[in-house]
Amino acid sequence: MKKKQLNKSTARDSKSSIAASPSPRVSASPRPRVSASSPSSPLVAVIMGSQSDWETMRHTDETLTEFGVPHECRVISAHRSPSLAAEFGSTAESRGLEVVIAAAGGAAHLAGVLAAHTTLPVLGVPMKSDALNGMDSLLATVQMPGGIPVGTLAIGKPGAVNAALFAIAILANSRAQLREKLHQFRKDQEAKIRATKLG
Ligand code: RP5
Repeated sequence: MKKKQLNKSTARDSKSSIAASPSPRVSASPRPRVSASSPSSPLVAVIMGSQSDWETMRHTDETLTEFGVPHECRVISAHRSPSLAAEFGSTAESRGLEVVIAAAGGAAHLAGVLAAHTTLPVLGVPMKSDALNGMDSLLATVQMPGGIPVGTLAIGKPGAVNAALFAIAILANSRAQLREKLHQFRKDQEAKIRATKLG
């Protein structure tokens, strides 16, 4: 599988004006340096436990890019880099992020660990695993004890796409332009279904 460099940050817009963003910038920096006060700060963080998750999570990246939402994509492992996970979670809000998307597979505790360190909404995407086809990832992500919520999406690509759409829906509550894009997306989707002819 072709390895793709992660830790990328796409930041093209302000809160009031979310425009379509062309190809995202890729940062070589292991920790994207962005200021919370900058109009180009990422609003959504897409965190994954391993580079091997990128093949799935690129769909989150693509969907956010399609809607012009400033975001960053990073690899942070809850068990291989626990202090980085804690540092990321505890500084996410002050960096201006509004939603965190966390993807992991197997004993998938990344979303829960990040949620433990922030009150921002955390959306979990369970990765399809070799051993148990993603059931392990799903249960580990979704079964959070009461008090620390993680909104868990479907296993694999559908969850990756929906995590982006869910994050967009959260942001759209206070951004009219983004809300309009979301309405248009739904209209386009319905038009495709109505136009579908079989046989
Ligand atoms: C998890 O373990 C990752 O999120 C990934 O889904 C899974 C396997 O990781 P690698 O062994 O491929 O790095 O932490």
